[in-house]
Amino acid sequence: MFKKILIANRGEIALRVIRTCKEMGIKTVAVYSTADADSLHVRFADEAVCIGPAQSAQSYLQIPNIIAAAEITNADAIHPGYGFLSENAKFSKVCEEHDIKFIGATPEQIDGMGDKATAKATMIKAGVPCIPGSKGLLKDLDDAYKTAEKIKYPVILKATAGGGGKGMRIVWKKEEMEKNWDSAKQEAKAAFSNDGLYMEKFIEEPRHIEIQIAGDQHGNACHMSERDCSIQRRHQKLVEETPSPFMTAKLRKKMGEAAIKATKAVDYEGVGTVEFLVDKNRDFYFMEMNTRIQVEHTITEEVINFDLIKEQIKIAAGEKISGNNYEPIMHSIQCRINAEDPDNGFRPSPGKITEYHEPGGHGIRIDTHVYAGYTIPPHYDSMVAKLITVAQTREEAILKMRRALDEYIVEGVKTTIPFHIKLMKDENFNKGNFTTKFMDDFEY
Ligand code: MV4
Repeated sequence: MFKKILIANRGEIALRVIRTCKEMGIKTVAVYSTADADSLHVRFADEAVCIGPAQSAQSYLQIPNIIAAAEITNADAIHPGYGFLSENAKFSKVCEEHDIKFIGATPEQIDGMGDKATAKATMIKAGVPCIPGSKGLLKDLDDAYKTAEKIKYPVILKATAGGGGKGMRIVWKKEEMEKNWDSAKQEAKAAFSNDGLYMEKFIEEPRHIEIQIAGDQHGNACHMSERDCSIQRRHQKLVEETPSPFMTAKLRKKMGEAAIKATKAVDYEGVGTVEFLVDKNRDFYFMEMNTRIQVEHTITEEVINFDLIKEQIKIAAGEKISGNNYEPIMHSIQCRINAEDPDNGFRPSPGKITEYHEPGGHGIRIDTHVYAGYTIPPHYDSMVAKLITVAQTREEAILKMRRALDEYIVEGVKTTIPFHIKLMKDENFNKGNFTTKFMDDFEY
């Protein structure tokens, strides 16, 4: 087992990883930017190293600074958290070259899943259901027209380097193809320096349901059931829950098997997520595979009673997974509490938290790095806390969430708490009647 892990991240996830390390008897090293000198992850780690100024590009994304911090402190592994360098093949490679275990995917796996057209080709070969579309990248505009005639409109153009909606365009009819082709290419080139596009049949009003998986260095793989992440705004998840209200035992078995196929197809080592779109007929299609721990891993932990960060560390250290799949025995919901103003288009609201009181009681979990007097810096993402409830039924988990949101006091900055209160009372949400289009129509 590792003796000392450096956490190459900040905020709640850095704290989350430090906590598990402590429980495992592993020493921890925090890294921080000058803007995060007063952060809890710095205080709770055994050691801390400043790696640069506030801007992420000069601190949390600076590979040489992070490697230097690991070498100075003699860390034998690095946990990247989510975001930042967690799915950076170069960073995974540099860690390998410095004999520091990267607690995450190999450079090959990150590259293979990062290029979406390549990932899709891998999954088709492995027998994972995929959305009908172009065979790999589109050659030119003419190829786009021909492919669209074959699979029929509406279609969607996607940037192969994309994910998260960038470089993505829906094309409803052939008259709209050329302008969408041009703008998708342009956006992809600007964002990723890669303007490769592929095409799929557009699935209308799907659900986003993802399967948590784990694979070890010995060829074993398992799944840990699903999370429904359909409640999103501009590709930012707002609420996640498990089980999905749309799930059936039969569908879970089929999606779980498909996710394991995906895991084995890339000899996946670590914990990861296979994302699917599920249509109204409960047909499901591979969308992307994430080779990192995700923000919403918490709800899976709650319903299967299992520490996913501990599993990540054990897998990285070469331990075997049990190989059994996990079924949810509870219902869990997570509301992402962002320092954003829901009354003003979810505009970021950084600043000092003047008053702070957390809800408590049975079935409540809060993962956060904030406290009364803490100043939320403007340089990073606006998520300040994850409020998670767990109960025996969906209804109880929602009621508990309403109660907890009412108790939650955050003053000095605007937060998304009032939005969540409204959502938890929404009739369609309560009926489990929602798709990825839900937020387009939700009146806050
Ligand atoms: C789609 C789709 C419909 N049909 N692909 C959005 C981000 C990227 N990961 C893929 N996305 C989508 N791909 C086909 N063929 C609809 C979306 C989509 C979406 C997916 C998941 C969650 C929220 C979404 C919001 C808008 C569009």
